Parts: sequence; structure tokens; C-alpha cells
Amino acid sequence: MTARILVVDDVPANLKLLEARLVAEYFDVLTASDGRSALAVCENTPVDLVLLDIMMPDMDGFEVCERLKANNRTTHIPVVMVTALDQPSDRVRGLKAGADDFLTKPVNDLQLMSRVKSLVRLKNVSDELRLRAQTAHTIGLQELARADRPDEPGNVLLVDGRASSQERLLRALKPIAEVAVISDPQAALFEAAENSFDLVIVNANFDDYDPLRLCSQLRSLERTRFIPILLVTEQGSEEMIVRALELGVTDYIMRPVDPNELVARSLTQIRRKHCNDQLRASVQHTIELAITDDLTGLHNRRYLDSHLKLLIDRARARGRPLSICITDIDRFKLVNDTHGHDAGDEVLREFARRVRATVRGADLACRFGGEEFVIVMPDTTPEMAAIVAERLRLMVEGRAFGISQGDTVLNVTASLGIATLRPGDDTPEALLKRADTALYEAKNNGRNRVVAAAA
Ligand code: GH3
Ligand code: MG
Repeated sequence: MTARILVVDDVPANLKLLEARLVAEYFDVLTASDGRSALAVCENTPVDLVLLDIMMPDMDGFEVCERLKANNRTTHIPVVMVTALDQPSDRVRGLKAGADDFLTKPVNDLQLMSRVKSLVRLKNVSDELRLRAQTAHTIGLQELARADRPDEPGNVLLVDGRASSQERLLRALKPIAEVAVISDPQAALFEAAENSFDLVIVNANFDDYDPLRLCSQLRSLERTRFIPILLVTEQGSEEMIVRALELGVTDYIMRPVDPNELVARSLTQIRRKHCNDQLRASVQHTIELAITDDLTGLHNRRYLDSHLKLLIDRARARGRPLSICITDIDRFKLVNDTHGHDAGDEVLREFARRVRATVRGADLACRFGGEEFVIVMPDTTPEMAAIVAERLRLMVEGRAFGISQGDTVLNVTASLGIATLRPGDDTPEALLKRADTALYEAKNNGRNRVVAAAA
């Protein structure tokens, strides 16, 4: 892992020391000896992490951190405060300023490296998400998630083997989160997978269970992979902390737990989770827009082209049938010519609704172009496909289409061509071509009918 790290300290010897250690681990290191130049570096250079001294003349570390977090261009850079101060109140002050973690001077090598690596890893994930969301934003699809939204309450799962500490932690977290408490770590895994928590707090106090097992299981399950984990550990359990961070545990706190520190750390994680969720949703939304037809909300041709190949490969691999149906509205040009293009659009939307109502959940319905639609039906024999197509034909013919101008209703019919995957020789193009030929035949034979391609 390589990353660019900015070390900020007013004492040259401290700068040299940290720089040497980080360079030895192949990090790219920048240095600054006061708050203002640190801010300038972050503003002008991509920095992946800041190691920030607190006690500095002129502008102290708390203020530097606050300014970094208040600036949209630097708010996402993780900040680790390096401090000789070791009072819980200083930590809380730092966390409130937006710091992601603390290292106490003299800095322990193991802690330095595990902290830096874990925060850089987290930042890489957020960066990737931000980049994708930015692309969505650039192509004008939607507003980029904003960092300055008001806090939403978090959902926290507290996994704790002891009733007394459960009660204490619960009391501390009450004001900022909905908390579910569970004593059994294995049950906790299911609980986490079934619900959507913003944070899992694991108290390493089980009698005969390794808490890191739960952490690693949470990291490997698809459903829980992105949930932040806060580990509560004993003083002096550095080994466990290093292993935990390597496993992907997001943060830790030492016993005796200071309630304010617990709240501040939890809020940091909950905020980051909300922000990443929003970025992820925005990426998802962009993908959906790219594969959805605007007018009807069905999948578009681009999606069909890529997905049909997968469905065909899967059907082949499993030795299952697969059928497709192409349908085209009859004399649709007449609708446009007589009632206008908007009325035509309304007919297309209603037609799409009827297509959707005809097919099963596993079927893929797409607008192929203009007034042509394709339905892909996995696990469907030619006989079943003929029944589905006939049902759709009747759904269209059976009830007139209303359009919003006055009381006008239109009688609409459609022609349909179906084809079924042949053993061995069907590509998506070949399958579509055979269905299209059948459709052409349906048109030629008088429209408003279903024709099946020869097997
Ligand atoms: P056929 O029975 O042979 O299919 O006759 P048709 O009139 O349906 O076929 P043709 O291909 O001649 O005309 C299709 C028409 O569909 C022409 C085109 O303007 C119209 N069309 C394509 N896309 C849209 C759309 O998004 N909205 C509207 N309103 N019309 C569309
Ligand atoms: Mg047509």
C-alpha cells in the first residue's frame, strides 16, 4: 500500500523521526512545521493522511483539524492527532474537531503503522466511491452527496458478553443512537446480516470466544462488509488491536471507556457510514439510469445486450431452456400521425405497463427501440413462451388504451415473435434474429398474432 502522508509538527526532530519511519515503509512523506503551511499543503496537493501535532504555536492542532474538516476540498482526509496530552478530555476535543484517531507520544511503531494503514485503506474506499459519484454528478445526473448534512441518528449493534458493561455503554450511546444489545457473538452475526446497522461495537470481554472471529466474519459477509466495527479492548492489548485493524476493524477504544470518547468515536463512524452509503446509492442510481429506458422505466437495449449473453450462458451451463419474445406495436405510426407524438408516448408507457404485468419476476423486459419490446424468459420452454406471448397479445388487444386528450381511447394490437435457445448454436444475436424473423412473419400474416421461430 502506498500513500502520501503529511506530518505536521513544530519540532524538527519529531518531524525527522516520523518521516524516517514512514519512508522506511515506503510511504511518500511531506512535512509542515506549522498549521498554516499544513492547510496550504492539503489544499494544493492530494494528501491521503495527516499526522498532526496538537501543541503548536500560532495555530494548534485542534484548529488545523477543524479547518481541514470544514473545507470541502480537504474534509475527507483522515487526521491522526499525535499528542503528548493523554487526557480523555483532549481526545474528546480532538474527536469533536473531526480527528479520526490519536497516537500518544512517544509513538509506538506498531500502532503507527497499523493506524496509518487502516485509515489509508478506509480512505481508498471512500475515494473510489467519491470518484464514481463525481462522474454521476459531472454527467448531470444528480446532486453529489453533501458532507454538511445534519446528522441522522445511527443504528448501533452492541455485542457485549457482560450485563454490567452493556448497561454502561448503552447509557452512553442512548442520546445519539438506537442501540440493539446482544450477548451472544454468533447470534450477533445473524443480527448484523439481517438488519442495517451503521455501527457494530464489539466489546472484547467474552469468556470463551475470540472477539476477532466475529470481526472477521462481519468483514467477510457480503451484507456486513461495509459496516464500521468499533472494538472495545483492555489496556495493553496492542497485539490484538494490530490484528483487529489488519482484519478491517475500523476503530478501537480502551477500557475504562470514557463515555464522551465512545460517543465521539461512534459519531465519527456513523457519519462516515452515512456518507459512504449515500455515495454508494448515488453510484447505484447512476448505473440504473444508464440501463433504464427513460420513457417506460423498462431496461434499455444496452442492458439487454450485456445481460442476454449472461442469461444464455447460464441456461446452457445448467441445461435449462430459455425463450425470448419480440413484440412490436401494429401500425404505431398511425397513432403518432393521428393523435400526436405525446399520445404515442402515452401508448408506449401503457404498453410497457402491460408487458410488465404479463411477465414473471425472473423475466427480463426491455424496450428494444421505438415501439419494439423484448422479453427474455429463463427456464421457459417454447410451449410456455407461446402461452406468455398469447397472454400479452390478449392483454393489449383486450382493453383499449386511454390517452389524456379528451375521452379518446385507442384500440391497439401487437405482433409477437418468439424463439427458444437451440442446443449449441445460439448467440444473443442469432436468437434475437430468429425471434425477429418470426415477428416479421407475424406482421406479414396479418398482424395481431404470435409466431414461433422454427426450432
Ligand atoms: P408495423 O405494424 O409494421 O409495425 O407498423 P408501424 O407503424 O408500427 O411501424 P413503423 O416502423 O412504420 O413506425 C414506427 C413508429 O414508431 C415510427 C416512429 O416515429 C414511432 N416511434 C418510435 N419511437 C417513438 C417514441 O419514443 N415515441 C413515439 N410517440 N413514437 C415513436
Ligand atoms: Mg410497429
